[in-house]
Amino acid sequence: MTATPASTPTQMPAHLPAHLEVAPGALWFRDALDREAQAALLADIRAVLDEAPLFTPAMPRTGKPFSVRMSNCGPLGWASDAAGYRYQPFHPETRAPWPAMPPALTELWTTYAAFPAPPEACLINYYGPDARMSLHQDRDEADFTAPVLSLSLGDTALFRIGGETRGGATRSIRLASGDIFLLSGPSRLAFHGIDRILPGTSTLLPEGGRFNLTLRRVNPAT
Ligand code: MD3
Ligand code: FE
Repeated sequence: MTATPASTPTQMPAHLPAHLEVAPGALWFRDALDREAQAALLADIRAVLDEAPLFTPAMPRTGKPFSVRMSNCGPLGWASDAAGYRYQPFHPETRAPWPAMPPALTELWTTYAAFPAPPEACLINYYGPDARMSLHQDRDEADFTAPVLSLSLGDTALFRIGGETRGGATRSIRLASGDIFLLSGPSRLAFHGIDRILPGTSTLLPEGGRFNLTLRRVNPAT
């Protein structure tokens, strides 16, 4: 792991906050959000979930349910069922349009992603104590040039990240409440997953567990 480089790549903003680059283009901003900011984001997410409740996605073809429950906000949301993975503008169960992206999320995108078009989707993942997410690539988006920005709230997760091919070396990182993770450049197509949640490691969620928010572009910015 290398510390913040002394030289600033040209695609980065001049005032990118302190971070560790854990793989090329994978930037870890530990403790980026203080408790007050975490609580405010959590309140935004609870309001989204009042309108767009968590649903249980299922695997394409087999229909096997995920252990992670999900919802979305913003113009588009990710969904998965026996018919396949896709982005769509409405909740798969209520069929209502996804709630608007809270302004605080768009502001974090501006600060950390430094991409000249706003996020189109915020995927909300909720992990109970036994939820996990197997190693995968995120490739349902039509544009991989935009970064993905991840925000963690609640219990710490053991996150695993490898390279662009399955079966290569991986490293394990503990993503804690308030951590921000940016996947840009080569790491945008890295294999990654959540091995497990460490219950009782945060007091942010009274019910326990973990929310992960990922801000994404889906379509080319043109
Ligand atoms: C690396 N979420 O929603 S966030 C996902 O903690 C997902 O819920 C995990 O993987 C979670 O698809 C990991 C960190 C993350 C997010 C997107 C990535 C890592 C990524 C996209 C490309 C490469
Ligand atoms: Fe992913």
